[in-house]
Amino acid sequence: MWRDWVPFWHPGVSPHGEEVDLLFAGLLLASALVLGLLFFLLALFCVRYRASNTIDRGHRVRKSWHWEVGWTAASFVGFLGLFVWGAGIYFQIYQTPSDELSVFVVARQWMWKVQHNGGQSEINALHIPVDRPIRVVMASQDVIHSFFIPALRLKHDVVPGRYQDIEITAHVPGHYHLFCAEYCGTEHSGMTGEIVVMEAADYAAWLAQQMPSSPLAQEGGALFRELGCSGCHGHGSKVRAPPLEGLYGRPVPLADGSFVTADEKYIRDSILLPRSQIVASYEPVMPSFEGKVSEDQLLRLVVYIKSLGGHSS
Ligand code: HEC
Ligand SMILES: [Cu+2]
Repeated sequence: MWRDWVPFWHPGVSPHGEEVDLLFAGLLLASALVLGLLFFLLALFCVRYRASNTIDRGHRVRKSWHWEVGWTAASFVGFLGLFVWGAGIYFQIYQTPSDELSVFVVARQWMWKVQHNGGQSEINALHIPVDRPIRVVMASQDVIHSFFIPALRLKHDVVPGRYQDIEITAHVPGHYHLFCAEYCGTEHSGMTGEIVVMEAADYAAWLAQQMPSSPLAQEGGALFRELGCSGCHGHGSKVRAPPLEGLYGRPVPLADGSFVTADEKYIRDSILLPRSQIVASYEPVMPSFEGKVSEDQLLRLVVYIKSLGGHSS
């Protein structure tokens, strides 16, 4: 492999790692070619038009359109090619994640908090099984952070006010760096962590050994009653509110005639900004819970609603 010849090069361990490396090498090569050409012309003109050389310096009146059009078209095609190449890889990396196994990551100044569905939580560390696509649902509690795992050739901003989800897969067990790649305050440089990729059996043992307090869905259920959601959404309530059983993954008809798929983002928005998307044939009476629930509570509510049955997990 060509990469074995490059010193200090750590091969990526994700499915797209190789392609990202190739693209990087391609960009480097294209830049080197352009730079080489520039320096070659610079040197050439320095010699050719030096003061002592009696070459014709008469200003030509007519311009050569062939050169003009030629180099413009060539660089256009060249850079468009790079764009198409990069875009292909981009779509491959940020495809819609499969919903096999998901974890929640809440970023805040200056740490990463990870929540597993079983209730296990960890700070500045993320344990995942090897060779399995993991869906990471991320939220920020304060400012913009960026979730960056160099070994997986993967980076994604974590913007406050919405969920972002990406899929990560690692082919080789081991410990890998996790960085925040968006300047987020004085201790930004300390906002690091590690991704621990484990064999399936080790991962199962690790999960069991963490002694979770209780599964997220169960805590979400308790919150659901505490916050008074069940007063409207529960059975036998006096307010007419849509039942949440089987909501997850289903298309929801909205009052304006359109449909949305009920994913984590939709459920989140339904809780924080109920007025933004009103379910068809219901009155907009649900109060906003913006500022009343923390990110940690919110994700428990979302997991609870997911657990009420749906099309996938
Ligand atoms: C005052 C009654 C009331 C309370 C309290 C209430 N809701 Fe609602 N909720 C509604 C109504 C009515 C709708 C449908 C209209 C709309 O979309 O705003 C709704 C819609 C929703 C939806 C979208 C449902 C769908 O079918 O698409 C979700 C999710 C939801 N609520 C979750 C919650 C959660 C979680 C809480 C507690 C934190 C809560 N609600 C508290 C009345 C309420
Ligand atoms: Cu940060």
